Amino acid sequence: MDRDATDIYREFGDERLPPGQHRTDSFPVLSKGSTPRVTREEWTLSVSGAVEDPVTLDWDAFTSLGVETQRQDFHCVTGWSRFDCDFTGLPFTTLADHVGVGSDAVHVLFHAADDYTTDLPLDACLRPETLFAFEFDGEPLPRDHGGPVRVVTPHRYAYKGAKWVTGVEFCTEPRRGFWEQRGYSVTADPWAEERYSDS
Ligand SMILES: Nc1nc2c(c(=O)[nH]1)N[C@H]1C(S)=C(S)[C@@H](COP(=O)(O)O)O[C@H]1N2
Ligand SMILES: [Mo]
Repeated sequence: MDRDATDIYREFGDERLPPGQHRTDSFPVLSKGSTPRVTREEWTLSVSGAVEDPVTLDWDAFTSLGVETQRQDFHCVTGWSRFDCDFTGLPFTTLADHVGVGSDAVHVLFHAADDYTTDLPLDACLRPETLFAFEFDGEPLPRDHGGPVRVVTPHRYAYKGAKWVTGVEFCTEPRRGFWEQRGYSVTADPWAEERYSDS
């Protein structure tokens, strides 16, 4: 364990369990469609948009950038929270340093193999607990939870974490992802109960 990130809630609220959430010890699966089948060998991550060095990383290039294991909580906008998930992966900030984020980048759009997308302001991505996770509890990330690689965002509702992630696009203006186009919050802070978009 490199970092216990279960205390990040102190920055956002008084309680570890965000308002309106209930705890579950199971790990439900929530996907908009069927589960893509992608192996580690065929998986790639393309980093595009407002960056100095756009790249497409294969498994070896990706994992050689740096790996960290963190204990994190997971908050689903539908109301359940799962505490103490051990995720191993590449920190978003390490990838950002590797490609050199453009000074005009303000937003990030994540792309996934099931055509899911989700967006976040850049500053919400540039936090040490945003990971491209490929192991859960020390085992390869299960396919239905997004294996081979998914994003995890313990400081945001879990729809911000693209399962089967295939692309990271740095944007010079806000872009909307799959649920964000359908009325869900762009910022999605669980302690502020930012479930739906006001606009
Ligand atoms: N590619 C992709 N990522 C996704 C989704 C999806 O349908 N496709 N669903 C999101 C939603 S709404 C949630 S709550 C979490 C659920 O992750 P889990 O299935 O591992 O619990 O994944 C998010 N990431
Ligand atoms: Mo969700």
